[in-house]
Amino acid sequence: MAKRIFSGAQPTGNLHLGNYLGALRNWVALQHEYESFFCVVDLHAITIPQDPAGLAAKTHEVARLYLAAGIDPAVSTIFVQSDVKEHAELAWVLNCVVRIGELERMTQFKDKAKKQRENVSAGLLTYPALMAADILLYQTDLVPVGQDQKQHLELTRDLAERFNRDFGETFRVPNAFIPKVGAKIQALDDPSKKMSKSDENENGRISLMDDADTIRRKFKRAVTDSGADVRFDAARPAVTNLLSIYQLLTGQTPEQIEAHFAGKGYAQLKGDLADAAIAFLQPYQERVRSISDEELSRILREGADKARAIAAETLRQVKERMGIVGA
Ligand code: AQP
Repeated sequence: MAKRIFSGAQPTGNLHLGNYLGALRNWVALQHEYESFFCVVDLHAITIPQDPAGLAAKTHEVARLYLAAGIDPAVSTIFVQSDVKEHAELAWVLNCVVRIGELERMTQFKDKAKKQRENVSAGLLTYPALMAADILLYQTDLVPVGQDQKQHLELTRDLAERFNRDFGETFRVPNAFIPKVGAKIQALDDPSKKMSKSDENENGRISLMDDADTIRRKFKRAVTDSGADVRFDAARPAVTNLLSIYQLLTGQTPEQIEAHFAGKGYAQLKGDLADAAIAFLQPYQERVRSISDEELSRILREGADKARAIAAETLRQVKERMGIVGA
């Protein structure tokens, strides 16, 4: 069987450069080597409150962003999670395999629960069981994600191994693919936090649909470190973060970049970075706008049909092994 990859993004807001550089660009690169499944994970999105009309619109926008990034529906399967009911059904099964203690240890749960205060849904806690279901349904080999998803991936591996041990060999145990550069793009307003689409401060992220003026303004306001020279330095996380974004957008090596900025200051870095981001994002946004509603619906319908056939077979095996046979 061909090696498979699975990954997804939540339609929880505007996808940003962190999502693109940490995840989407790697999906595009890997899709020709692997049988690929890319999902818009709308059921994950409702683990925190969503405005219904906004969620529906964002679900389609995220699928458009996949296509415009270069995910090719001729070789990759693109679909919306809620169109394949097997995700929710396997998630329930895995909810009965995972331990509460494991879920409570997840740092994403702890961080997001703090923001929700007393309104934390049970779904936010069990989010990793749904993510494990997404991945395991497709007998996935590799999951290209950013650094923030590493802990969830480790739990997915544990659940697959536990199920295989208790009920017989059923799931492939997946590996994470985390890029060396770009796995954790930090927020522009605070380099100790990751760039996040649900952070209330818009200025911390460059959204993939931001216009040129907004991009320039956000980079201009980006926090920098003390010192003046522009070079990669772990002790200066804000400038190193900006340089990493520049490296990924331009494809230049760190040596070339440091030579380019030698003797120049932060203002030049921010200006050049804005130029690079605009040069990348303007044609990207044109591609997003060129995808018609009809084309998008067709791609998502066909993707869901293809995904469902594979997911149904995995779920059938799971239920048979557990003795869930119905009437
Ligand atoms: N800052 C980031 N740097 C690199 N990669 C990132 N990813 C997210 N943030 C960064 C990766 O993007 C993919 C899709 O993310 P997601 O939709 O699952 O959301 P998330 O990981 O919870 O992070 P976000 O985008 O900040 O969303 P919110 O604010 O809603 O939590 C994943 O592969 C992720 O690792």
